Amino acid sequence: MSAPGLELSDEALAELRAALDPGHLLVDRELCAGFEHDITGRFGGAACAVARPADTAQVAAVVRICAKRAIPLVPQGGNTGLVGGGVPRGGELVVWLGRLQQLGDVDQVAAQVIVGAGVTLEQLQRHAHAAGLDVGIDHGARAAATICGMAATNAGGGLALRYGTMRAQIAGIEAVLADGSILRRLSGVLKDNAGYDLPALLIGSEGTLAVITAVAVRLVPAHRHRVTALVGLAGMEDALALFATLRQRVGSLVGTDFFDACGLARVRDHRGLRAPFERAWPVYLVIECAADVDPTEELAGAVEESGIALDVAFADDSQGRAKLWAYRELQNESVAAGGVPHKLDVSVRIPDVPRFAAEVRDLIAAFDATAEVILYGHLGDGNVHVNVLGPDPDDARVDVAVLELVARYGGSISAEHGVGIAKREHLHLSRSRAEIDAMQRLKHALDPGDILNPGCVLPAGGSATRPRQSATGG
Ligand code: 2HG
Ligand code: ZN
Repeated sequence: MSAPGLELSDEALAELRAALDPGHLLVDRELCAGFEHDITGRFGGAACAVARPADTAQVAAVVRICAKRAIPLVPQGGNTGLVGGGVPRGGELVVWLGRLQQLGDVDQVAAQVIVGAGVTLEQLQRHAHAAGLDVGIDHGARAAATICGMAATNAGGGLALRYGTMRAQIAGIEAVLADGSILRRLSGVLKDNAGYDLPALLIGSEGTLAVITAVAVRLVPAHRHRVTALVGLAGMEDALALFATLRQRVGSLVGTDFFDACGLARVRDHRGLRAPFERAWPVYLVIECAADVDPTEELAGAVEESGIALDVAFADDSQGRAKLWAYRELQNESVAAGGVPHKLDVSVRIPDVPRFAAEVRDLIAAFDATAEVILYGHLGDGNVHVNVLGPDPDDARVDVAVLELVARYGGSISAEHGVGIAKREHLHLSRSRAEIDAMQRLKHALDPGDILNPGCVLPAGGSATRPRQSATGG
């Protein structure tokens, strides 16, 4: 039975059923439920149904039906998004892309591979490793996050310092446009300036301009040696100073993530992990190096000579490295175990991170002295994940205060998770009126019926059919 008020007409149901493999249009409330809410518990709503296409042709057929019948749709992959862009708000058709499992042969010469929308990051990493190569992107949600969801949000992660965000990993895209036509640019040709760069436009468009069905991914060399260090530090200023030394001295550096004492306590509590060191320190930096010659000496020498590290542990085997990374990668999950947090993925200039972190803490303490502020992120990208537990998750004042602070720093209110539903009304803090108007005109041109992930990314009121002036310029 469908949710009351959200029923599709019998004709729409019949058309959608005919477009999909038998049993792959879900209308049963219990079956739909697993697709209706995000992992934070903060976003979601009832879907009118869930379509599970098997391939690009079926995605195109579903989109054509939606366009003809004005049915709004939300593309969904691994549902690991954190800004509400991959779940229905109420009444949309969820188009689940998990069955698009194409995993092409690795082109060793070009170092590229074509992958379908539903392939997870972990599957791709295994596939690349088997071919002696690696993926230039990684993050804690690798087991569930899909490559096309990561393309749709221009995901980042810990390796962006070395290899850039998802956009830099992509050599081509296949996508279904709002009228059901298929845009295919998967040749993988790197120098290709024949007209506008449509794949680049679709990356990071969060399902509002097209449904991405496949991606040609660029692969990177699989280095013979990887070393991870966990360093205890007196504060963020020291973390920044250590980062500056590493950047200058350690050519094998691929990532520098940080977390704080609150976050470590939460992870240990949640997973029953032992403390990494005998003493607790205010801030921790996880450093990752990769090279063909063992980088341990280079890294250890730089850490020691910096004179800043209060404690340090190294690991060069995969189990030991995973243990050190666990303290960082389990932050998200451990915070979620403590309640529904205010979660703000932002970035500022790298040298501003310590001052910004301190100001965020002061700002939130002034608002609610009992609030718990957990900061972690990717120091080498200036990317801070501000997590706040305590204040009512629906009290937008916390989010607004943090995002306005980001704007005062000239940073970005959306670093690597996307704008989604969570931040669309704050877009003007990072983008000018001219930019938002141009985005709205693009949306209108490519999706005049506003069926593709409506309400995501762009501020409400300025629907795709009526480009509007945003409230404030930036
Ligand atoms: C991470 O770096 C993810 O762990 C999640 O981007 C960030 O939990 C978050 O706020
Ligand atoms: Zn992150």
